[in-house]
Amino acid sequence: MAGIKTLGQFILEKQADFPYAKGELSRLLRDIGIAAKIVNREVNKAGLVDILGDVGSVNVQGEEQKKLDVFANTQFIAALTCGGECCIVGSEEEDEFIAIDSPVSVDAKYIVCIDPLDGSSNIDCNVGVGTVFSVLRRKSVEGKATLADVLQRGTEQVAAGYVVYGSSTMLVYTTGKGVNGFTLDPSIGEFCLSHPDMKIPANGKIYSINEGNYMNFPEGVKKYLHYAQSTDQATNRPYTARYIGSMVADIHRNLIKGGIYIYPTTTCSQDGKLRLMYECNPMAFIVEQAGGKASDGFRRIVDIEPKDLHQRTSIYIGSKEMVEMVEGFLAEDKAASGLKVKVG
Ligand code: P6P
Repeated sequence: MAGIKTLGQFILEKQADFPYAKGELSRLLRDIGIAAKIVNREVNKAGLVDILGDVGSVNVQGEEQKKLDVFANTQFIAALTCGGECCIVGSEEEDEFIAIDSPVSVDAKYIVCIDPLDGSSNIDCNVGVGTVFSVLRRKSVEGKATLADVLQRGTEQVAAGYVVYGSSTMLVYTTGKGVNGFTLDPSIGEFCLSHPDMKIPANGKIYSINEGNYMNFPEGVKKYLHYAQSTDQATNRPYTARYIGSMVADIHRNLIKGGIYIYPTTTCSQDGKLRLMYECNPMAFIVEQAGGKASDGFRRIVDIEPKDLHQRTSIYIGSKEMVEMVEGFLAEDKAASGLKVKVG
């Protein structure tokens, strides 16, 4: 074990950074890591067992639930229930939040918002998928935690992370003191520190967006894409398009190589497609901690005041200079459309 630092060892070591920590958050992160290993086992053998395909039900998002969606959801809720540190789970797969009511969770003070398996439409064709989680501390001090405890801005997150089930399985998380990545070593069944203190390059040449929606994009996004696709050696253009339909995998690649992931509003998704509480907020916390930027085109994602557990938002996330570039085009477009209204 010389030189190997497991997730559990790392969490305990970093617990010392929080003088008042009593180990609850450490145990919560451990519980999430356990569920991630169980989900990984099923994702990795999908195709060999009857875990592919649709369940035949639709979730609150109106999306076909895959067997693995339901399996992952069940595993994370079970792990958080047994762990005793979580009082509420808000899941993409559950219409309402789940109040954890178990003898071991009586004093639980953490809330976990989670997308148990993001990008699950890719599972049946063996493309990378992911889990995203956000950890909040309940604000109420007595009685049962309520939705008001869940609907907190992203700036209130105490931890956030994702698991990417790809060519290898990685867990990446932050507690507000930097970002660290752990790769699962199946031979010992442990996540081992492989990417300490992750930082996203300030600039990059990868952009991730579903250009099939081009005709419905805001003008500022169209102008940014024209900029990205124009030739200019001094600024490394044209950029490269990389989009695999799994936000976690796209953002993870961009975190390592530099790049931007964009899911803007479109006529079909007037508020954007990605969910604020369990996709955008956690990814924004991680990317900002790694030195990047995450906005809805005009304001920080983590400043958005949530009104609903399944609220959606547009998202522009990744290398700081790339996000600022597209925000510039959006601001120009907004000013121009404002002028049109005035002149009109
Ligand atoms: P589209 C997966 O459903 C997801 O939430 C993200 O992981 C992914 O980037 C996006 O939606 C794909 O959506 O509309 O491009 O198929």
